[in-house]
Amino acid sequence: MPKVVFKYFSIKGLGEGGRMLLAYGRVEFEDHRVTEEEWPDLKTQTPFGQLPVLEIDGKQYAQSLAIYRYLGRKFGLAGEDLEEDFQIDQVLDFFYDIRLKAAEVFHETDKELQAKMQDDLIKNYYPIVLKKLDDIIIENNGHLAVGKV
Ligand SMILES: N[C@@H](CCC(=O)N[C@@H](CS)C(=O)NCC(=O)O)C(=O)O
Repeated sequence: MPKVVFKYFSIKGLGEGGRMLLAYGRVEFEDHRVTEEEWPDLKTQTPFGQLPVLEIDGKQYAQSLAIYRYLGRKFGLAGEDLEEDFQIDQVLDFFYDIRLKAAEVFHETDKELQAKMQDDLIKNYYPIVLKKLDDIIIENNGHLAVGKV
């Protein structure tokens, strides 16, 4: 059995999707929660200086969406053809857009500006994009794409 290690910080963030996919695929893996202390050294050993990183028998796989696609294909969650792959990819990229907006607010250090940005997202952005995701889920029988993802 290959040795599988999933490295990410101890938050959901960009890591939880990978952890969930590994669990879905019933893969026994080490859920390595990287601490602030170990990160500076580890950072220099990762492909892009960022996490998450999936390691399979020492081979590193980086970039969260690439990891999701890779594991999705491995565990039968990919599309049946190019068109279905596209349906999945467009929702995944849309989700990533939403996540980037949230991350921008999270990383803002000016507390007053941060509160304004958050307020703006709550009033003018989240209702629209979350409604869009809801509509997609309804159209897809409770899934985000092609009736299975
Ligand atoms: N495009 C990358 C972004 C990864 C990323 O931004 N990772 C953050 C945590 S969410 C990170 O490693 N931050 C620490 C650092 O850059 O030193 C992906 O999707 O994997």
